[in-house]
Amino acid sequence: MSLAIGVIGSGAIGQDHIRRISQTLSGARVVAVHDINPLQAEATVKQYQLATSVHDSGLALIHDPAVEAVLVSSWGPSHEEFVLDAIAAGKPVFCEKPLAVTAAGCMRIVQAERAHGKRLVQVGFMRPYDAGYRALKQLLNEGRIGAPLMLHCAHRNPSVGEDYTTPMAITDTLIHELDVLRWLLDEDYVSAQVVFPRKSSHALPHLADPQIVLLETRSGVRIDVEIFVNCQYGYDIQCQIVGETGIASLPEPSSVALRSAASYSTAILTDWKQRFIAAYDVELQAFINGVQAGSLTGPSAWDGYAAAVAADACVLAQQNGAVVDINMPERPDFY
Ligand code: NAD
Ligand code: ISE
Repeated sequence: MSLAIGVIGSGAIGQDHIRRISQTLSGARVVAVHDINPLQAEATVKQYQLATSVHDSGLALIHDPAVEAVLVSSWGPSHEEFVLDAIAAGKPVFCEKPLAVTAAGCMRIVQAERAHGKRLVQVGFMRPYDAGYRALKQLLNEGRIGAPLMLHCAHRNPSVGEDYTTPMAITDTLIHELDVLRWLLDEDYVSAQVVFPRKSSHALPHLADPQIVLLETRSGVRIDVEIFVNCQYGYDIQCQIVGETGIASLPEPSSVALRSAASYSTAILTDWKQRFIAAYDVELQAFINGVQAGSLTGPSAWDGYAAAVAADACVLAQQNGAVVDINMPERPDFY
């Protein structure tokens, strides 16, 4: 029997997940939708021709007996409450990043899940499911470039809306690197610093853009991540690992190599939905399969907490310009 999923938040990624559950993945169907904007929910139900009801509240959706698992894709500040409600109802929950907007909020979820006694939460960190990052990790594990020493990374968006603020460069954007680089290196961070280059004339007055985040891991690996969310030219994710005996870089997304008008070119994507489309499919299929097998294995509430601890330190570092310590507790055996 296919897994009956209720979706809270039918905006950009909520709709995209509804599309993949309904048209691409196997073993699940969408049986309920809620959005704080009911017109948005109704339009989504119509667009994907879903045989579902639109619920008045997230809580009503979570407690609907027809809903077996919950997918939270509403705005970040609402995630904690919905995830805690799902845990209280004993239902598995896939929560888009961030798990909660502060480390304290993520810790409340970790504690609730541990009190329940079994993993119920998967966080929507999709990059560990990306074939390029997985190839990098395999190469590192095989020792092909020796021990990693430095990472040079970039997270660039063509532009952002006027609601996007300077701390969101950390909590909304860098949060992906905070998760995937910790997974790649298999170690936690110990410090963070943020420096601000000359500001782009394309950034709105309230936004510091670009930013460079400098991280250090427990073993001393140094990482620089450029966050540039008004780069104009495309959606561009870079990750280069400098090891003791070689350098490994994240593969570019495949694209036709064009020879034309005396030039040789390949296109650059502009939409984040396309850049990681396969990884989103694999992460959500893993959630569906994990729920049906009774064991979730994807990014956990602890991973959501670890990223949030580092994010809190980075936001402080944005404000004070100092090198800020990151104090990450040991992972409990539960995870
Ligand atoms: P969006 O603004 O397009 O959609 C969010 C939707 O949630 C809106 O329709 C809004 O009305 C609804 N909403 C807001 N508060 C709500 C509440 N309290 N209850 C019910 N509905 C509520 O935003 P988006 O781009 O779809 O992002 C949604 C979440 O997904 C964010 O947390 C974002 O960080 C995350 N996201 C993750 C990825 C990824 O790569 N994993 C990509 C994009 C967005
Ligand atoms: C967006 O919310 C995402 O999560 C995308 O993956 C990210 O790359 C983008 O910068 C965010 O705005």
